Amino acid sequence: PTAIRREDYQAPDWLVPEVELKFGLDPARTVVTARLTVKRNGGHDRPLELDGEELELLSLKVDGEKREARFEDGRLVVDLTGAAATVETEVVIAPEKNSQLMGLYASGGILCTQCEAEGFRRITFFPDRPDVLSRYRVRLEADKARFPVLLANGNPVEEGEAEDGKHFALWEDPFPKPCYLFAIVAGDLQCNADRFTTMSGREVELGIWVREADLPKTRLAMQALKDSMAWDERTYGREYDLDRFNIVAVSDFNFGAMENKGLNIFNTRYVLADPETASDGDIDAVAAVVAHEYFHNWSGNRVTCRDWFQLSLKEGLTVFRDQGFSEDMGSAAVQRIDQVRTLRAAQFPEDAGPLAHPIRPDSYMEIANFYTATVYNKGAEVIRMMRTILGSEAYRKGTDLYFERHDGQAVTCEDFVACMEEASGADLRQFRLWYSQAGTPTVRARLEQVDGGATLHLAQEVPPTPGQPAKQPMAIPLKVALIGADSGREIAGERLVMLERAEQSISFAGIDEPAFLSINRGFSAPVIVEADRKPGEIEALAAGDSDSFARFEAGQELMIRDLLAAITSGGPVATDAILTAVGATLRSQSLDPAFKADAIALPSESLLTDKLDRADPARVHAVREEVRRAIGNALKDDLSRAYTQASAADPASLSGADKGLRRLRAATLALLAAGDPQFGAGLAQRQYDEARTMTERQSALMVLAMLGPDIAAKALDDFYARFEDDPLVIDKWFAVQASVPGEATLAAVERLQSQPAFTMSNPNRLRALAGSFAGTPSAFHRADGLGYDWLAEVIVAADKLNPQTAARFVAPLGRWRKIEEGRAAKMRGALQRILGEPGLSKDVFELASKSLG
Ligand code: HT7
Ligand code: ZN
Repeated sequence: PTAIRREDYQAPDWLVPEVELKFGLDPARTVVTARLTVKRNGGHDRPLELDGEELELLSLKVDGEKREARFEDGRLVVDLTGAAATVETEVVIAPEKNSQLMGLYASGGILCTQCEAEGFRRITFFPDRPDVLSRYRVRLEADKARFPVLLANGNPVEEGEAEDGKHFALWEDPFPKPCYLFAIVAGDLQCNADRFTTMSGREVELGIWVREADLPKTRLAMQALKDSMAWDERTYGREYDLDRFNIVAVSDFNFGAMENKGLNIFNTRYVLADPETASDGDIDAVAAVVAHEYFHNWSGNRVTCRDWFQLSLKEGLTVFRDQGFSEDMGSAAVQRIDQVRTLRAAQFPEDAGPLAHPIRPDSYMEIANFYTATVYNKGAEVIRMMRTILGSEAYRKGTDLYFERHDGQAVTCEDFVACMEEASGADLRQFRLWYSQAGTPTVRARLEQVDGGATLHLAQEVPPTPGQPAKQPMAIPLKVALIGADSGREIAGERLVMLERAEQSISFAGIDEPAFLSINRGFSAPVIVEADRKPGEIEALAAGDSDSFARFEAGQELMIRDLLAAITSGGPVATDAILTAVGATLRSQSLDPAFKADAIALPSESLLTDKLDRADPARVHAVREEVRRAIGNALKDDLSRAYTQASAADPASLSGADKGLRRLRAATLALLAAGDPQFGAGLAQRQYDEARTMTERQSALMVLAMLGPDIAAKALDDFYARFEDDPLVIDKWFAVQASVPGEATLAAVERLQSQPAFTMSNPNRLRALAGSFAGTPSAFHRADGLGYDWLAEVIVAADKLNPQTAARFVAPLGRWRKIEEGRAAKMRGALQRILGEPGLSKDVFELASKSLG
């Protein structure tokens, strides 16, 4: 496979202003008739080239005349002489055989589509690129009994009966859109219907379409949708634009959801939720994904991407918008901690590994591989930094200008930044490096104090990444404050420091007491801070930094310091500072429970591994467990008290306060069980038996599973029997067992793989098993390398069905540079075996070859 390069972009030779599509829907044999009005774009004499994949062409006509088809490099080439033409094709596709879940496919009796990024070419011949925008008119015809509901983008215009028990529906979307936003659905679906009145007084019909039995589980998603619509009006001045907004849930889906214009299609996982079957985390994710897809209506649909290198233009901005929504709907401080946790768990390793790429990549083999934490989450951090630098008001002026100027266009990241500059007057020339340079910058910080003043010495370094050996200094916005070592108060209030050079010093006047440094408050920049700390400084900040995020960070820094010292020295952990910090957090009268839960959680094994040079995963696990045990033992009374208090959470309530209590209850239960397994087993079993919510049930089940298969057996059996008919809950049953730390998990995973309920063709189920296993370091990194072999086999088998989903499991094998050489060699061996497979997809090939490189 060859690489596609950003610098090779060329405007399309032909535009397609109008598209008429007719679908004769049948799972085995669907006939798609397309009538494209094409217009020559510019003065050239090149033919029209149409992408197509796995299409059986029945006929081709140009301006009503039959034509012989000519193919070059897999594309249908149509010679045209004039400035415009009508091109008609008729093709056959087989949705029920489509296991890739791209294009038109069948999921549990529902026919649905997924076109982003390049799925439309699997439906009909078309210039499948985001800068070709068309108006669509779509006629769907299908058997009425099997497919009573027929949906497409836009507004419904006509419906009626057809021959042989069939019926039809005609839909029109007045907004020109790229083909990746095209969608249709046909199935036996029921609707949770509601309405929303927009700020200008227009009535919008809302529908969430699911299988009848799932209707009661759509209430939370509907509320999230209405909240999102109101929030986008309030916060960004953006109003919805069609008469209808439909969401459909399907159980086979490669990703979370898809923002098709007026017809979002969701993985059931991000629609169906109630407190008995979904945890608080799942419920929050439903709201965030509903919001994310809805927000795309402006950031993505009305203003779209010129080419796929600009993906972060819509994804980074939309993640930032959904983060803002979640912050406003819940606790902003806790949300920020969660966002940074996600970034560190998913994006920092990407930036530090063989697959590192800038948020606007320069080349790709398979674009589906670039729906990454870098493009999404680091992309969102880049937008957040711009807001921090410009201020909220100028940022809003910038987005207003962007949406107004580029409405109906396919644009670039550069166009977005230019709007920000123009609206604010700021100079973002250096800031643009965040779009082009990969790698997480490290900022070294040292606070020097001499009579009456303080100087903050900063230095930055951006590490080399594949294809980018040398880097320029970035523009890094750091929120900084100084905290009095004696008073504990802010003696220099928070200020924004712009670090723009490799080294820079900043002075603070009037500092007449010893000061501690609170830096990168609120995580104002996605960087790694390495600060020279004075004795007692980090402990003091963990106990009382006035910025709650910085306080959380200080606690983490303290834990990381002591854990890493023990891991590298080979000796026992000095737990005193950790025990003092965790004890104080548990006993605090002022901290809220959700924050407490975050603050007492130890940094993950993956995060510790990332900070080490060639780690031994078994040693990392052993040391972390030693500390969990020490906390559980030494702080048993504090933990028990907190656990009991947290048990007062109202199971019927989804308020931030009750969710926070449940979070603290789960965190304290896990530590109590680590300290005293017998006591913990009893407590967890009781919590499981008395659980009224999935949050309580799932956290108890996880603790039992960690205590051993015999202890967990009864609850696991009960869980399966209780939720047998609920696939999303059975995913949890798989995930819990595949997430148990330790080398014995592989055997359990192999047993689970041969369970009748396991299937590789459902991405959620595969992720529940393989994703959970590969995400559990002490299980995956067995010294004998069998964990790697198992994953490699899964990747190869899954690749034959669904390359996009298979490719998602390659990255864990690519982290070999972080792991001690014995295991690392086995990881490389597994990658080599994957690459030796004949007929590998370009999705898996790209990631496996880059991972070895
Ligand atoms: N924009 C959507 C991306 C997406 C996707 C990408 C590749 C393969 C399948 C996919 N399904 C959805 C999701 C989003 O960011 O909202
Ligand atoms: Zn998105």
